Amino acid sequence: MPFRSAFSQLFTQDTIIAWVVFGLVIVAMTGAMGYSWYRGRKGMGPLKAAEANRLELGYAGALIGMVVFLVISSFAANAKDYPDPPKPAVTVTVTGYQWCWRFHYEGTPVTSSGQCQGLRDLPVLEVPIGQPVRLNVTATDVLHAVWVPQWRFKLYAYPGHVNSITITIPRAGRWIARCAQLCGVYHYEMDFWLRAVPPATFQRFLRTGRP
Ligand SMILES: [Cu+2]
Repeated sequence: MPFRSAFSQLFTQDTIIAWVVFGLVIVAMTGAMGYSWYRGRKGMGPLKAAEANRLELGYAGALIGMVVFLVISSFAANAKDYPDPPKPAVTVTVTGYQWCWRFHYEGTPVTSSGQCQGLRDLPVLEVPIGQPVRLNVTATDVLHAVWVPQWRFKLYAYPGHVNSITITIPRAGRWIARCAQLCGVYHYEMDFWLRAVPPATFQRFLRTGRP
């Protein structure tokens, strides 16, 4: 299964369900308003029925069914996407701090960072194409979270704790990564690039420390 595609499918499925539910709510609301307007015009007064137990039970049942379905499909996607992670070719410690990111490539002297404010010199997390990369995510001050929307992964960065994920980016490219946890005034500028480059380019980066 291609990297993270289980979560793309899940995202599509959940979005469709959300739109269908939204549509049903709008239809029900408009219908109820229209009907009461109609009754008012005809001088029929409000409906006498104080309870509609069958309807409410049906509604609760449908709701429970929906929740069970969503939970099961999320767990299934998780199981599909997290078999035992492959042995990483590279391990990077990703450290979030107010308000930027730092990347240390384990077993090398290379640590890279940048300026998060102003989008001019964003930090770049370099990874080799097609090789498993383990990210050990942590923080120095408050809670942050690494979020790469395009690849559908998000991981909390806790001070004094390490969260790990093994990612394999299948093609060359550059994707925006954001902090997904409100962490202070410049939270909104806490972005970086995830960039996948050919393994040879990546090795050169490790040797020179320069992208
Ligand atoms: Cu943050």
